[in-house]
Amino acid sequence: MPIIHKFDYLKPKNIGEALTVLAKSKNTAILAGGTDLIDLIKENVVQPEVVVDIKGLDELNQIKFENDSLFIGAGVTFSDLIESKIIKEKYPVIFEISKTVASVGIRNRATVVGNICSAVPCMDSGPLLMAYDATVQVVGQKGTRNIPAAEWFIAPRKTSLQKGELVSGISLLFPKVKHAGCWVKLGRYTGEDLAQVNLLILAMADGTFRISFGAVAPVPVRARKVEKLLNGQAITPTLIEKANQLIEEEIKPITDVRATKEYRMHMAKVMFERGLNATISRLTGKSPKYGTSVI
Ligand SMILES: Cc1cc2nc3c(=O)[nH]c(=O)nc-3n(C[C@@H](O)[C@@H](O)[C@H](O)COP(=O)(O)OP(=O)(O)OC[C@H]3O[C@@H](n4cnc5c(N)ncnc54)[C@H](O)[C@@H]3O)c2cc1C
Repeated sequence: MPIIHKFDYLKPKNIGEALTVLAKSKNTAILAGGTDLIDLIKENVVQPEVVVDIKGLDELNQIKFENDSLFIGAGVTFSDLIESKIIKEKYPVIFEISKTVASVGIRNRATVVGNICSAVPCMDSGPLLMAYDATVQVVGQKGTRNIPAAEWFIAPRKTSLQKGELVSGISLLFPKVKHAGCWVKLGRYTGEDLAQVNLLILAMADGTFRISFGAVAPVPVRARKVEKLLNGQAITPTLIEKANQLIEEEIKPITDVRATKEYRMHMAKVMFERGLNATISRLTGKSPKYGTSVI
């Protein structure tokens, strides 16, 4: 499908220049990898007057680990994450998530930041931000804002980004204690399919857990009640049964082209149990290896 909508295309040389353009023009769209935006323009869902291409901004292309915090710049693609030594060593679960996004061709262009700016409920980066209590770094002409993940996602396709701002990157604190994670993504088939349900579990050596679901509510869900139930407890079939009851309270799946709400609810529980077992096993240095699907 061709693009029939007319717009000006600008490629700023630095963030300052990008912000000036964003402040001046009324109806702008930021272009990163374009894997979502170009389709939205083709389908006339968005009709920007100006498209601001941020791909040339080197300052946004960084993956940095400093002061126990990971920074992923707005130009970083899922392929960059898969290839990053920092990610493999410190955040192998991000490697695991990235491997399940689309296909190599899409991953070579699609950015994590573009993913959370599109903010569709089935995005794969949502549970990551929620489980790590990430912050989204937003810059505008008035300065920088650091927005907690829980305040970033407002509704499907709606975030806290204000007019004239752009996201420079996201920061994820490295948990203070030894930990392991497991990403579980359910799709209709292997390959380029969006999630019917996705789930990230982190298990800490101090006996606490962080659990977040995607594609089962308007925005990603941090399952705080389930975490509270599990924290400090021996994981038994009875406890998992109680956790499953709480999952029914925490998530609100809908029926759409990808699955019924009943199937999503059922599979969320199956995925939770398998993911939990895998996370605990990884915490003790055992299998499954990161990148192995447990569903
Ligand atoms: C075939 C196919 C399969 C896919 N499979 C998956 C999948 O398995 N899992 C998944 O999660 N997603 C999937 N996606 C969607 C995924 O590719 C996108 O969500 C991608 O991550 C968006 O990043 P981008 O760099 O391409 O953003 P763009 O398309 O350039 O931008 C997306 C939106 O974010 C805004 N934006 C981008 N960067 C910034 C910034 N720095 N500051 C402010 N706003 C910004 C844009 O203006 C636009 O509104 C798929 C897409 C396709 C086409």
